[in-house]
Amino acid sequence: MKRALITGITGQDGSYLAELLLEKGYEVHGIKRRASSFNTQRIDHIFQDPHEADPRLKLHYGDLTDTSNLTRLLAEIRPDEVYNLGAQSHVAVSFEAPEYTADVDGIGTLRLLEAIRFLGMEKTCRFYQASTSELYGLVQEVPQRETTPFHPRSPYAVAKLYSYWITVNYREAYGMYACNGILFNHESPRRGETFVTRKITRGLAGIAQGLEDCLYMGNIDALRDWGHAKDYVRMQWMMLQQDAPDDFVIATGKQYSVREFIRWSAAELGIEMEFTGAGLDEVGRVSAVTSDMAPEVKAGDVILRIDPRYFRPAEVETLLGDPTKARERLGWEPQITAREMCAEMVAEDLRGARRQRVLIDHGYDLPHTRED
Ligand code: NDP
Ligand code: GDR
Repeated sequence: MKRALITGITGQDGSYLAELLLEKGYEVHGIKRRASSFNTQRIDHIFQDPHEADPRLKLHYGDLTDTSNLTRLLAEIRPDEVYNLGAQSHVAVSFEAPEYTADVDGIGTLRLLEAIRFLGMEKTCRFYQASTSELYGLVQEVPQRETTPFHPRSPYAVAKLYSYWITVNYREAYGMYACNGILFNHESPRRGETFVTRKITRGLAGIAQGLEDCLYMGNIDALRDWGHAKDYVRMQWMMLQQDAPDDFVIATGKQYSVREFIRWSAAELGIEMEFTGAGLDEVGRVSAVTSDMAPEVKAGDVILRIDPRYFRPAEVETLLGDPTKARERLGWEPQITAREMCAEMVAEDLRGARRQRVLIDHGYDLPHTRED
């Protein structure tokens, strides 16, 4: 039985990857952080009670900032594969916490690689690094491929640039099987609530059910290449099953604006929207409601406004990936379109909003948390 260690197992990708590896018969170890409240919601459905059977999913407390913890866990588990998905992964937050982001997203990768080497596992343990399209930042070529020069635009992207190169360096210096997946944005109903797609689907579903009035957004003209996380974790695993290590762009090759994603999400709820005004005065207004999914919304309502707090000090305006190498070398093709993914996310968030509506209507006044 193969053994894998996943950092960031409690995150979006970690949860889908853990499911996939369990299906494939792996023993899966995951690092979770100590938090003052439960933070395993995304993996609770695959939790295996250690009191009842010999579980194939095992969770360990740890942190990418803690060298001794990582080294001890690697020594105990001796994994065949390490997937380094753990990160402070929010680009906007990285401007607020740049040093922490560098420590976790940059040096954290070095800590893992060095521990693997120190333990003499550099020839037996394969390593996947969660690299990102944010490396391209101010884009030098359209579409972006493996050879496109990098120009990171945030403390997050700069930290990930270090991780990209230290992964390449350990491959070249020590012959490690170490790979970078340069993944473009990928989303799902498990996406963190403050990333743009989930903020939109959750926010509009909440508005439809009368839980909030208005969605406050930043740069809605940003363009992204959005895929589904389920498709992308499959590729993370495939990358570690090849004869030789390599780096791959993972993307759909299609690009849409945030504004378009807003329209799609509204349409899923039977809300037609028009955008009027410009710049900070632009608003999104309801032009028609064509279903009973949004009983609290009527034509003329302003349900979207622009708030400058969501603009970033340096923005990545446009990203579009070229996944040709992944298709030709590994036979990887994304199965789920951005539009289908949007529909799935809205349906899931509408279910949640309806549940919350019922609780409120029966006297349980739970707030609809809205974070930055
Ligand atoms: P999430 O933000 O959903 O998950 C991040 C995970 O990292 C969580 O499990 C989180 O734990 C954990 N984590 C955060 N800080 C630490 C730390 N100090 N030590 C250990 N673990 C930590 O991200 P995604 O699942 O979306 O992304 C997975 C990886 O892929 C990340 O590295 C991200 O930067 C990268 N990436 C993501 C893309 C995307 O579009 N989703 C695209 C390209 C790259 P907790 O749950 O406790 O917060
Ligand atoms: P990104 O994702 O920065 O691309 O990083 P995010 O969804 O946060 O932003 C995408 C684009 O939408 C614009 N935007 C807003 N973003 C947020 N979060 N909130 C808003 O209100 C808002 N309004 C407009 C942003 O400015 C941006 O242009 C994600 C993360 O998962 C990274 O970890 C990963 O590396 C990259 O994708 C690829």
